Amino acid sequence: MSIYFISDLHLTPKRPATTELFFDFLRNLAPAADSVYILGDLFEFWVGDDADEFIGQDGVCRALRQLTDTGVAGYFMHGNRDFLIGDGFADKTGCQILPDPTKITLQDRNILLAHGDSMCTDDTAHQQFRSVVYDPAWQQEFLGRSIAERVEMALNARSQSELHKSMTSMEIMDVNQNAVEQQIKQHGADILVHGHTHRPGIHPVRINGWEATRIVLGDWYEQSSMLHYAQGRFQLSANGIEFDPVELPP
Ligand code: LP5
Ligand code: MN
Repeated sequence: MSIYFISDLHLTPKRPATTELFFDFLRNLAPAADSVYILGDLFEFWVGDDADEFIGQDGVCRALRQLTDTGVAGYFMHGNRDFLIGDGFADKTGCQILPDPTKITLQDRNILLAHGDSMCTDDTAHQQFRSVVYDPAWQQEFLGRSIAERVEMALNARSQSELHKSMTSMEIMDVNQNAVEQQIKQHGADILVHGHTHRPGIHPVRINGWEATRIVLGDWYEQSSMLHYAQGRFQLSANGIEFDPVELPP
């Protein structure tokens, strides 16, 4: 079993080098895998499945379809940039959309997958944003607007987000340890894999004698980042660093 987990590519025509890194990944590494999990923020922003061409991402959708057509299972989980990805994207790319969080099982061990931002509970402005824009009624209203208007609103939200981040401490914007522990306990997870914070790393989590591991994926701004699973072992690479492998408990 060979699986890749990636997130936070933030693909945009403004950073063509990152799109090339993704195409390299899809051409060279992904075809030999059984499955690829994209854990959110594949795109810089997404304003509806009818707008992929308008935002210059139809080529990425076709590249994903080429991969899934070869029999590699593609999975996509929403990030806070591309929570509007829907069935149109799934049909176009052949990727299955997963809820956040999703539990998978490898060698009888529970692996919990999440984008990560739902555990950033200290960032109340972000949680407020989520509670508005993840509401189906809000999404339906938004998707009823013209593509140009949606893009304008997305760019405006992006500017507000950059402003918010410039005034907020890194600690507040990281995951909250209680939220992490609560998720691990609730799902009986041995491994929690998430992205979003762009702080790749491997963190032991000990809860009343239970030993779990939190693996944080890296972004793709400068280099490709990924977590590879094979034969009971997870290998994280991010920002050119190969982390020590994490073994699944026997
Ligand atoms: O994304 P990033 O890394 O910059 O920061 C995130 C949090 N910000 C967000 C906002 C997204 O970046 C916006 C992307 C929009 C995609 C297109 C969707 C359709 C358009 C929606 C139009 C409203 O998620 C940021 C966190 C940071 O991670 C670290 O965890 O701090 O949180 C914020 O910035 C909170 C702000 O309050 C967000 C303000 C956004 C603007 C709100 C506009 C009005 C929304 C309600 C509309 C009725
Ligand atoms: Mn994110």
